[in-house]
Amino acid sequence: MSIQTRIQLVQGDITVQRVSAIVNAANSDLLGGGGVDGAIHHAGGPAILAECRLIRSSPDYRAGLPTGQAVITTAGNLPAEYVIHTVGPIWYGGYAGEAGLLASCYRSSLHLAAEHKLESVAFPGISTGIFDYPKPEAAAIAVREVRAFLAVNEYPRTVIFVTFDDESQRLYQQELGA
Ligand code: AR6
Repeated sequence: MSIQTRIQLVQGDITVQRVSAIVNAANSDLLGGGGVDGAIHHAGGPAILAECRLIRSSPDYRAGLPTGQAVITTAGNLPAEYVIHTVGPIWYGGYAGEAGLLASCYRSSLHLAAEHKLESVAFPGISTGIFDYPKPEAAAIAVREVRAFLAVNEYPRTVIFVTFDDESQRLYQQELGA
């Protein structure tokens, strides 16, 4: 299957996606929040939070999940099988390593998906809401990193970008040449 056919674009709510894993734009506490994080915990129920707390109790994550890294949990009541939680960078103007950290979110999430041999993974626009990352630059990084990863990895077989607003949908269409 070509890279182009392994990437899909959908506008809507990520919590209803029937995929192997949806990615959560979390914060380092891993205890829930607003935006897509709030929607995932609300729809998925307490099992997700319980597993996040367990992860936080391990020595590696006592201080929280570092920006750019990812962990995987159950998806509770969601139609997806797993939730991959990653922490995007807060936008400070672009001079605080934001681009590298955002790229790392996509790579870390995809690595977990490959490790677990997941068929399909759905990504929201990490950092492009409350964390204020400019949407055009974020879409370019997301598409570049996913293409690069799929080019050299069998899993995940499919990646779905799930956009919420019309502007993001247009930006991803442009990036994907759709
Ligand atoms: N489905 C798909 N996309 C969504 C949904 C949804 N249900 N809801 C929002 N979006 P944000 P961030 C889009 O703010 O910027 C939380 O409090 C939204 O339009 O959810 O990484 C966390 O706990 C935007 O394009 O995440 C952190 O503290 C994108 O998802 C902080 O917010 C990301 O917006 C993370 O901020």
